[in-house]
Amino acid sequence: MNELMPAPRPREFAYIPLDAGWRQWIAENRLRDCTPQSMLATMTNAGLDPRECQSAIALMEDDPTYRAARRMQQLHRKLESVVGNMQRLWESSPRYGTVEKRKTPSRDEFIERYVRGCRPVVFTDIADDWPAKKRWSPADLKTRFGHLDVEIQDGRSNDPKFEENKLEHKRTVRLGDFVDRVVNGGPTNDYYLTANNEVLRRPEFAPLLADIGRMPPACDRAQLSSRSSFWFGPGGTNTPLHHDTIMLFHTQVVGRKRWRFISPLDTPRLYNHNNVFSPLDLDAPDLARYPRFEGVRVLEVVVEPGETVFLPLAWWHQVSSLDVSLSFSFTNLDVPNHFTYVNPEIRDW
Ligand SMILES: O=C(O)CCC(=O)C(=O)O
Repeated sequence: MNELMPAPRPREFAYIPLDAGWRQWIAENRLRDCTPQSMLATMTNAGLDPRECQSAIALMEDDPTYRAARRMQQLHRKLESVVGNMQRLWESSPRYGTVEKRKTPSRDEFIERYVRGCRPVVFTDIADDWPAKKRWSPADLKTRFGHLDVEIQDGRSNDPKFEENKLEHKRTVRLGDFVDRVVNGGPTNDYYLTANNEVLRRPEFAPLLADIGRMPPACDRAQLSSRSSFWFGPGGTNTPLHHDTIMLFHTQVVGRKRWRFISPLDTPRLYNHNNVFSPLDLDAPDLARYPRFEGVRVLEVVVEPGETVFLPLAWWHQVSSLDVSLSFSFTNLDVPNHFTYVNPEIRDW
């Protein structure tokens, strides 16, 4: 079991004081079932007085606040075991590991099988008649909208938490210049015009919406302009592992994207300590730091141009673009699609 906060080496000859921060450290690590021996070793190594630490660790077991936390933890662990058992049941299906690709079903089948059944799926034919499919390209974007300013995310490569810090990466650029950068810059995650850009709320971009044809079942066309987003970026973008708070469709118009999904029932194994984010990177999961991730099933599908992925409620996803990509996402389902989450804010975990 990993411990929190590896501590700095001490100054020579002076013991570090065992302050409130260290007492909280003891409580948190005991709650994570670290052994008193390993905690003592870490604290001593950090320069604290071994005798003082041993006594503080022993006293913690009878501390009333700590005992209250242990009781709350039992309730938490019960809930985790319930969702863990449900997940095992889901995984026992031989079809669990595959994200289905198929033609669009009827409304009833869609709602029962994918919305209420909570399964990701790719519909292959929804965009068949979309003018966007024939028209959209980086060059077309430049010709029609190149003179307009848009908001992008920039300077992401040097910030491991670029998505959580997205407000710091907001830049306004001329779309024509951005098209050139994307087309000529090669694969990179450094810049990306993401859903945050809000271009579809602007009348100048209404022609993009006019390029959207048939909707999937259970969508309210009247709400399309207020509940849709436009995405444009180079190959190599990576949207880190997170869950959304609503269900959505995402149609790949140009280029391919790789979608990886993890069941919401695996949330307890994803270290979701901040908002809707997991610190796990599915390209390089750090099992030493995040051991509970071991064995979590990841579903994967490459969404091709013209295909539409349905993201069911609360499924975790990490998305990377394999090519220069233009895509369109929409949340205008006509079934209830507003859910509240109690999100943690334990940023210094
Ligand atoms: O396409 C992407 O890069 C990310 C899509 C996504 O995560 C979303 O729509 O929630």
